[in-house]
Amino acid sequence: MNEPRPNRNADRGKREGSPLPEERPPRPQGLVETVRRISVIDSHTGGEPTRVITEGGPDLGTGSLAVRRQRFADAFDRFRTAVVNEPRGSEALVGALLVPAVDSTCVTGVIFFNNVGYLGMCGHGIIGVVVTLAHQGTLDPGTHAIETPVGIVTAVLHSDGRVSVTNVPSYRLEKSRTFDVPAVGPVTGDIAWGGNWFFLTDDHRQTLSLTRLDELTEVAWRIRQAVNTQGFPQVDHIELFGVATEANAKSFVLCPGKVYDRSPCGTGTSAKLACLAADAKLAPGDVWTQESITGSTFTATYQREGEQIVPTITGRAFVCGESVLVLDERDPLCWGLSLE
Ligand code: PYC
Repeated sequence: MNEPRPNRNADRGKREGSPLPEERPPRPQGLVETVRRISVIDSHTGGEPTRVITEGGPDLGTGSLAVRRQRFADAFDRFRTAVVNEPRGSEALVGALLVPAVDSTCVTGVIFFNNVGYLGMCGHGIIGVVVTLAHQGTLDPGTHAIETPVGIVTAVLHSDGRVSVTNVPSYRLEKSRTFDVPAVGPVTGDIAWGGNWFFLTDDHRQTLSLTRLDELTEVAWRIRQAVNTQGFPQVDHIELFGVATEANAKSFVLCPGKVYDRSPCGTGTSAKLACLAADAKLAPGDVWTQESITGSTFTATYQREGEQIVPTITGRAFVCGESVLVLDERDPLCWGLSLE
């Protein structure tokens, strides 16, 4: 963890009318030493929040981003919970720690984290990072490579503010696998990689509606447990599909921490494209529009790369906050509410 920044109030006692330093009551012992500050910029992409750490994050040293993500988890996990969990964050928040990239063609590296751990890639998060860097004036419209723990992605910041992310190669691992889901019944769907692992199904007998979030969360969580215990422990995102009026499909995505994605989920849309491509239901270059449970949309296309596909997801993010998080060691919740 970085050292606390210098006390910006150090000169206060010298102002006219305020007590001279020697007249002040003594400072409570240890006050400066116990307080750390972390600067963040918040954005949302189709409703799904991203919090980019701009100052005060842990120094993860060197090595690949996968190695540094592991170091983050092993040595600085309380930083994750302090930034994204309550009382400073919310269950939906995805944090983004910017780190130097190994590959010199990349503008930055980024490690994404959430209420329960760390992500491989994050589509809505990359769009949030790009818009945040543009907001800070450090990124212009154009094409920018960004390194993640699962590979390099390319983001195009368009002059109208949209961002197109060309993701890591994606593929379907298994087609039409049936799982016996307690209290739900048999559910059939596909297992696919889109930068994170997904189980995708339209065989859930649920109406996808914002008024049914509790029921959808419960069903998707039961499906996840069945998928995990019946052969696929790596799957940590569940994607339920339904009919959309304007888009090609509506989706409800349950993220690893039992929280639904407010956006259409960039890595989930990539996984969906991998399945559509494998079934020859979408041709390379054709546009797929995926709607989230909140009604926001991503558009997506793909190109073939051998047996895999390379998806490109387009969406928008908006900056909605700039703040300094204060971590006071005397606060029992200094490192965030523990979910364990
Ligand atoms: O957009 O890829 C995504 C994502 C993953 C988890 C939340 N959003």
